[in-house]
Amino acid sequence: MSEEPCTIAAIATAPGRGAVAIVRVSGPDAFAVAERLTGRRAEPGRIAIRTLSLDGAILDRCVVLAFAAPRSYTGEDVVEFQCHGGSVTPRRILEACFSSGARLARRGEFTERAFLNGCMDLSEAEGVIELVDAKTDRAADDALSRQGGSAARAYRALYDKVLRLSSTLEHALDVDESDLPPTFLDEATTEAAAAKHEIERALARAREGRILRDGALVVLAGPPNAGKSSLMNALLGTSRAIVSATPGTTRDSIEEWLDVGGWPVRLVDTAGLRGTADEIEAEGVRRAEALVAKADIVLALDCEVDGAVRVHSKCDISREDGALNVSSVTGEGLDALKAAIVARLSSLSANADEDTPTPSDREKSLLAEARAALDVGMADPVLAANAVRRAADALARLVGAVYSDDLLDSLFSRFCVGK
Ligand SMILES: Nc1nc2c(ncn2[C@@H]2O[C@H](COP(=O)(O)OP(=O)(O)O)[C@@H](O)[C@H]2O)c(=O)[nH]1
Ligand SMILES: [Mg+2]
Repeated sequence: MSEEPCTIAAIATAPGRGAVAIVRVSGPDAFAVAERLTGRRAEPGRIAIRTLSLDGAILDRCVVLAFAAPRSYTGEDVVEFQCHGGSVTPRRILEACFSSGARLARRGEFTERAFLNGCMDLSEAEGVIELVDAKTDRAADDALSRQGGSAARAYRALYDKVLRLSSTLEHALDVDESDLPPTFLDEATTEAAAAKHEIERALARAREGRILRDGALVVLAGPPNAGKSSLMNALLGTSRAIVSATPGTTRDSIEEWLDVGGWPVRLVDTAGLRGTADEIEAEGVRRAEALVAKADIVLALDCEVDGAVRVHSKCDISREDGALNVSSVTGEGLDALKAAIVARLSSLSANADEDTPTPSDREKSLLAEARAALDVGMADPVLAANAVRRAADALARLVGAVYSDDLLDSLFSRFCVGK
């Protein structure tokens, strides 16, 4: 990452048949690449329609957009060729970019450069990939707010506060204790407590953040033949799980994505909970129990599970008081069940402060590290200075003020090539 920035190119659009594809070029030679292919100088800020050719062979006629550094996505000179889609034209234009001096971009390298050039911080970069990966509206909205920089601003303000406190405390170690105001340590303690409170507010949204990004784990549990697999299929609107009157049919857990009122949900059908001599079914039961233990929401069909939504299926045949009555045959109660899931998930954010970001896993572990450092206590100036310095170190990594190549590799390798 410390080598001279070279010029990179990639197809930014999804592969396959499509009306338009975009080939993106970024780096010091981006305009030279465009000039070589169009025979004309790049014109930043203008929309140009140009014929691209290489060594006399016409490649396509396309829209050429040029962005001059630093006013581009990456902060470098950027050119985008909007060409015809499909598998041949974008590839040929990309190869022409290679013959003109560019190399293939790594995954996420455009966004990595944007980060390295100060165009966005790590929270915003994570917001970019979350937006691309978002499976529901709510997840996309959350990613947009992160990408828009609100999380970045909140973390940056927190970092600045802790960093300032840290340097005040370091400074205090260098001067004679009698020269410090008598309230010095009290004031520092108050400030550290305020920072810790803010960290805890963000950590309180970690579960919501995880659900928006990874989906809420909603597990169907209950005895054999309670109607779990049928309910899975009814909620999905497809015949995904095998339904049978034979008890013990479902052994493996079956997982599918579902959008429930804008929340991404991983709906899992499990083996019926019962004692069984069948070894394979018994393994299924163990897996079902493990899933119930880590579920965000358990839909307990005809059984009692702590904190679960109690459901009674087959309400076209019989009903049960105190349970949500649903029928996978008539569809009765399915909307009420979805509403119950949404209500549970919404309650996660009910007390959340909208200005508090929903941390990613990476951010969550660094926030936890900062909180643990501040937990150590501020009993004397040396301890206090140590605690706050360690908190500031964790937050520095959170905002990307310090970072390692390994971190960038692991973060940006989750991106697509071309992003
Ligand atoms: N009438 C009626 N039958 C159902 C309903 N849901 C499931 N069944 C039947 O109950 C039996 C067991 O269903 P299944 O979904 O395999 O239960 P599981 O073992 O809990 O997964 C099958 O014969 C289904 O056709 C329902 O809502 N109404
Ligand atoms: Mg089943």
